[in-house]
Amino acid sequence: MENYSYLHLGEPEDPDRNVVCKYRVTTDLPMEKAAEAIAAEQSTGTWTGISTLDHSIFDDLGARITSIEGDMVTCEFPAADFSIETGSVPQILSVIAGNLFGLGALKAVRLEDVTFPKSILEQFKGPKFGADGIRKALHRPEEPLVGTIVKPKIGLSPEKTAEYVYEAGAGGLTNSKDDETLVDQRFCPIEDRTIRVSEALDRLEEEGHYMMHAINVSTRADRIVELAEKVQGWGAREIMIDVITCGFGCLQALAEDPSIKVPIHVHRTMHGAFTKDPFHGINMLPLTKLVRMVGGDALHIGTLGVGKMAADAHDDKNLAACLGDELPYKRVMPVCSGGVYPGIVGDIIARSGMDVQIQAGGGVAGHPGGIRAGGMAMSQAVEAAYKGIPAEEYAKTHAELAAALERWGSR
Ligand code: CAP
Ligand code: MG
Repeated sequence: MENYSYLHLGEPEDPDRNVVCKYRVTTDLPMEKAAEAIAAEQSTGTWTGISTLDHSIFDDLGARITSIEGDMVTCEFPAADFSIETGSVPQILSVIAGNLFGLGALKAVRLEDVTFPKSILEQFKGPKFGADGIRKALHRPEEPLVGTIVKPKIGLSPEKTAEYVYEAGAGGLTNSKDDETLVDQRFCPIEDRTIRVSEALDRLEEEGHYMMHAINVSTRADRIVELAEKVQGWGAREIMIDVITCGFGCLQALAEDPSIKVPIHVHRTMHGAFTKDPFHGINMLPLTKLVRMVGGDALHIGTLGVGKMAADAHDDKNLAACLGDELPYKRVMPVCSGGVYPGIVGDIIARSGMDVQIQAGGGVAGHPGGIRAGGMAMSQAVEAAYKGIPAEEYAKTHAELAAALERWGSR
């Protein structure tokens, strides 16, 4: 049985032809052996030599280990390893993030980054609206967007949800959303909720304030487009999808369907199962790139080291993946959310810059003055950051912000 070597150390990376992956590898084996195990398993090999593999297959489709630097391995997959159909993230993930996580040769392995060649990128359409389309709809060309998540995350009736949204908008917020676990439960049927929230948004608009609320349409693949179309028909101005639990295929179906004419807010719940461990799983960065490729308009990227969710050391790279030119698509609005309250808004914006949607659930619903005051406090905190004024200073003339600083402090 012929042996095929996947080691091409020293060969220059070829991002124009290959999908180039960076893996962080922990192993008791020599790193070359561990790296080869990844390349073999994810391309043309298996645990033992096989009689059916020949040089023509190997040379065309075999992955190449082109560099090993410490615990970082670069593995390049020929574009021909990927589906020729128009853009299939499920098949891409089966190659770059599949069996390798279970290989006995590795104690741990983490996909840190991936770059795609033009031949793959051109199979995807990217966002319909993107960050700039959302800004245009909100008539908010420069300032950070500021939003809330209706809390408690489940339990409010459609009426109470609509009341929350109205009060939050009356407090100046530009965005609100369903929480990730709310879709279509008996205590808050999606049709009733969408209609009532839409009425609240229309009332705010008549009063001179335009606001978006994202209705969560996360459901089965065979129903999600139909549900989104219905929600849109009931007046939704934005929809939301839990992309990890629904799958990238669902997001792509929504984003590419011409009947869906509203932005898609992408929540990433369950990502912590594989992003949190610095040595095993998948870094947020590859997921951020894939969300932009398949067409998410706004995406949760964490709170840049501030707030309740564990910080991702590469959050700034996620900002660049959302907003930068590396990917040839419309920009994605980065969403910073999770344990946010007015006292830390300045810190987050200092890290994110102004192209961001900052949102707070508890940080609005927990305000001593109620939802409207909570919305005002978050809006004031964003205004202060936009004007370059410390929150404590701004609070001297903005009572709602002062009350929030009193309640939760600042960093
Ligand atoms: C925030 C939130 C969001 C988190 C998810 C929550 O609520 O609604 O889902 O932002 O984190 O349920 O925790 P709070 P991430 O503002 O009350 O914390 O964006 O990092 O995935
Ligand atoms: Mg939530």
